[in-house]
Amino acid sequence: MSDLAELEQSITAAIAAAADEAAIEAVRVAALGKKGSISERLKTLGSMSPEERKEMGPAINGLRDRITQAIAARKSELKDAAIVARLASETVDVTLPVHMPPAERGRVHPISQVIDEIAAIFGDLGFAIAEGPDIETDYYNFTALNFPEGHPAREMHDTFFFSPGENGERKLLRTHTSPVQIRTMEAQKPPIRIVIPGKTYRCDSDATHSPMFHQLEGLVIDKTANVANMKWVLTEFCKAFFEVEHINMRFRPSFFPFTEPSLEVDIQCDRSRPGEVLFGQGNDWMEILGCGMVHPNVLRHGGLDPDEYQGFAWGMGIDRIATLKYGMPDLRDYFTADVRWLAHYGFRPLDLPTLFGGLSA
Ligand code: 2U9
Repeated sequence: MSDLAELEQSITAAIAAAADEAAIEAVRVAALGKKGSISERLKTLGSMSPEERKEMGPAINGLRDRITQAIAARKSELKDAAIVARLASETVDVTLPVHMPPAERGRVHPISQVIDEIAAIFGDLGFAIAEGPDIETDYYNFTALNFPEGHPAREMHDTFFFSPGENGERKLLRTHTSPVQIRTMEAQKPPIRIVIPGKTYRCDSDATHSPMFHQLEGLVIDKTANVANMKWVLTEFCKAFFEVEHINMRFRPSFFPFTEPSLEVDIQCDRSRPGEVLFGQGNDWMEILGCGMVHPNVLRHGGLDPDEYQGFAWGMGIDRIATLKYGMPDLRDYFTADVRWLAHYGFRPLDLPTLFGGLSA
């Protein structure tokens, strides 16, 4: 067999054996590259005699053309095979669970959810949200709210006091959000319609009490605000919050230093099924909030003339109404920052509560 025929046979075998695009490229370089076996043969043509060149020229050029074609054909075969292999290995299994991005995996705490629901309901009724400091003075937390010095109601609040400051004044952690109403009355003229969701503090801890808890208070002040208006606002709130068409409410006489008359409110419920409370039906009652007409002394402390203005106010525990609506059994779990608890009871961050879209949909 001639030298060229042997070369052709070995290159053809290498082309057939090339298993991928990198291997066939290596064969091309070894045969047709600058220093390739065929290129080296082509270089020898220049030093041949005319007779020899006449014979070898077409032979070597023919070999180059056949090998070029064979390499191109194998290259295209290998390229197609690579695409087929990639398609097979990269198929998507649409039945696999979706890996959620962090922004969707996060959960909104039930307290934040309930505060957003409250803001949606009272916002719709024309109320503004008001806020104030957690660290308060004795004046705003007690005196301005008609708690006389040494009155037993001050003791009942189990207040956390700070050490006395340079002027002897003892600051405290607010025991209710009521100081914010006094600050609002001082700062703005009636009509006032505000709700105050916020943190409050009392030295108390068990399954239904936490030393830090959340209150929602509300205040309406104008020239004609009355008990009938208050009953309507509170009934509308309860219907919207518990997402029921009808609700029966019972208003019982009570006492708070800052309101006169004062009332406690129960809502009708059905507790006959274990672990479940249904509202708007049944023959049980559950206390849910306190309310009353703002005491004339409190209006005076807020800089308002009780002969000109009157108002009503109410207060309720946010943690408690969250428990009633969403069924978390132990109040202490709210504040342990356990992500498993939050994954179970939390809300999806983009499902913002609105009255038109649904509060807890
Ligand atoms: C001003 C005037 C009146 C707020 C009110 C209640 C009744 C009440 C409790 C319910 C459960 C607190 O979280 S709780 O323990 N609150 O019963 N709160 S009237 O009355 C005010 C507030 C501020 C200037």
